[in-house]
Parts: sequence; C-alpha cells; structure tokens
Amino acid sequence: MIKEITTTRQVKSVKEYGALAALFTALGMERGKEWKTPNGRGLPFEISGKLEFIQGRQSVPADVWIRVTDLDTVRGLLKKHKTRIVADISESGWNSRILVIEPVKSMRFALWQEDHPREDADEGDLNAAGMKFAIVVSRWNSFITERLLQGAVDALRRSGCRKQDFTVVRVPGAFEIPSQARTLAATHKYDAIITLGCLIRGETDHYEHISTEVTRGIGQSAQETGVPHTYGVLTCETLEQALDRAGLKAGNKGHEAAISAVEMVSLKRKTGGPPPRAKSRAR
Ligand code: DLZ
Repeated sequence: MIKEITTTRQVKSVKEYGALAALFTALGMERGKEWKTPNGRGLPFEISGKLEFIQGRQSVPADVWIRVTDLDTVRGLLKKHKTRIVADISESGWNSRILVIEPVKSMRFALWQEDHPREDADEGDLNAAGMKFAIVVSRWNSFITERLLQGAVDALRRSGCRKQDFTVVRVPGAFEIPSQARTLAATHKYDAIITLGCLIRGETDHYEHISTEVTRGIGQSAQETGVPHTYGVLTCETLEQALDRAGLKAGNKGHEAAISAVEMVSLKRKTGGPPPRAKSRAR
C-alpha cells in the first residue's frame, strides 16, 4: 500500500537552502525537480534508502544516515564546503566509520562507510574523483545508444567525476568503436575508455562477424595500450531485448560499463598498473 516515503527538513533561510543544495549536489546525490509556490519551495534529492526504527541504548547522533563509498574523500569535500563537522571520523564499533555534520543549525546528518576487510583480496572502489574518462558511443541504433550514454554519464557523475573530466566521442557504428577507442587510449590522456554501442541480430547483416570483431578489437586495444576499457556494447536478438538492457533506471548496460571503468581505474591504481606514457592529461 505504501508507495514512497519522503522525509522533509525545513530550513530557516534562502542561504541555508542554498548551502544544503550545494552540499548534497557535491556529494553526488541526484537532484530532483525543484517545486515552488507563493509560500515556499522545495528541492528533493533522490536516493534509495530505508526507514529504520531503533530501540535500546545504541547512540543515534542524527536521524538521517548517509552511507558513502569513501568517507575520507567526503571529509575533504566537507572541509572545502566549510561544512560544520560536529563529530569527526570515528569507529562505530560495528565495522564502520562515522562522521557527523551539521550543515545548517540543528540539522544533523551522519555519514558512514562500512569498512570491508581487505586482507583477502584487492578490489577497486567507486570513487571517480580525479579520474578522467573517454566514452566512445556509436550512432547506429541511437535510440538505444543515447540511453546507454545517459546511463554512463549518470554513473560517472554520481561517482564523483566532474563534467570536465570526461569526453564523449561519437562514431558511426559499432564497427568503428575499437579503432576510435584505441586512438583515444593511445593518447594516455584518459584513465579508462568506456565503449557503448548496440548490435541487433535481426537487423544486422554479418552480425556474428561485426560483434566478434568489435569485442576482439576493444579487448585488444585495452591489452595493447594498458588502459582499462569497459564494454557497454549490446549484442541483442531483438529491439525489445536492447530496450530492456538500456533501461533508464534499472538495468542500463551503459551505467554498468561506467561503474566498471571507475572500479578498474581504482584497482589499477591500487595494484600498481604501468605509468601513463604521455605527460599531458585530458583537459
Ligand atoms: C551496417 C550496420 C548494421 C547492418 N547494423 C548495425 C548495428 O546493428 N549496430 C551498429 O552499431 N552498427 C551497425 N552497422 C554499421 C557498422 O557498425 C558500421 O558503422 C558500418 O558498416 C560502416 O563501417
């Protein structure tokens, strides 16, 4: 019966409203549509969450808890925004670290990160701040590929990648993706290349040849340049199948390819990939 829960916080001034909007945007939360009436306005931020009831002596420093991927980076961002930190990073006692902020008076948020044990395996994290990406997207079946692009851009932005830190390059069809990916990778201006395209068997002569060639070419470019490439090229039987994999919310392969790119760059940095060969970086 319940459809959605919205929790609201009323602020006292335009200044506070602006400060909260700027902070949560910087934290990578998705801004919804602002509403305005003669009596006020509201700016929703959308994030999937839980409503949790707590009983007992467990300390609850704020009534909104925001789980983040990298608390240390978030702390740096808070400092930049001159956000008031009321309790600096501390151990929670339940395998997490917490930081409590009061961005406007009497409004507290607890930011926390679950600390995974790292001793068994190295893995990349999903913080794209400071990373540079090129997205190669084909125009063929653009109805689908533009959705993949939307998903990829959304994933990069939500992971903390700035607008000026990714470049979008369009090519005619999937067949042209590998050569363009290779050209971009060889500049060593980008930490990773995200490839997006759509091949539909029913509508493509030589489908097998093209899809094999595209897959092989992208893999070869990654191996020969040492730059991570991720694969967001749909190879589908039908248009319906392609639409399913290019969903605007769930199940968008472009989104997945971008997230994988962030993770691979992070992993490469942790495990010590070869240094970039060119000195210049992307804009
Ligand atoms: C020619 C062609 C066909 C038939 N189908 C597709 C497709 O489903 N998806 C796609 O990305 N590209 C297709 N192409 C175009 C080729 O990839 C290539 O762009 C042209 O053959 C020009 O080299």
